Amino acid sequence: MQSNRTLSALLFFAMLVLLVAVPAALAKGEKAQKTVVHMKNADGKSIGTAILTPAAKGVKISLNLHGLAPGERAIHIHQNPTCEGPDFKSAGDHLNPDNKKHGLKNPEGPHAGDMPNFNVDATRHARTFVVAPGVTMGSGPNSVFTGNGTSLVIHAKADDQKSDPPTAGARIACGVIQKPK
Ligand SMILES: [Cu+2]
Ligand SMILES: [Zn+2]
Repeated sequence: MQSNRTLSALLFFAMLVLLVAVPAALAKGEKAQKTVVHMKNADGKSIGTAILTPAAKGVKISLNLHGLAPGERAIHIHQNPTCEGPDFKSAGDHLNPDNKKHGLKNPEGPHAGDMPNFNVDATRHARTFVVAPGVTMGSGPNSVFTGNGTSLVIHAKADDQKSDPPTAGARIACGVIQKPK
């Protein structure tokens, strides 16, 4: 049956187009949303970058940092796009539009800005990534771009993911998160 064969060929071709074109369009959209955050320590010196890209659930934060003491460190999205050293109090509290408690393991949590700890290696570098599950790179109150933006803050200690207020210690580095112009 000639027409059946033609139909099959057409369907095959249509599927090929979908398979190639759709992921390409998605990749392009994600690329456009990539946001670079410049991280500074309490002295105002650069300690590297964090690159934000959309994840399947949340936002992937790829760290390329140096000059931090080795060990496990807490990292969060804080609500203000302001990083004034040396204490970085200007960054405000954790992004928390749903008025929850702190910590990924807190039954009454977590804050939108909460995420797992990361590790600084023995050479004082961190080349790794964390996924922040409660935020987006879109619009709305859970977006890292909400209002005029937010900030990425690194703490002196690890986060136990359940104590509220958090026990992560001093804020040792900060970077403003804003939509790329
Ligand atoms: Cu924090
Ligand atoms: Zn929190």
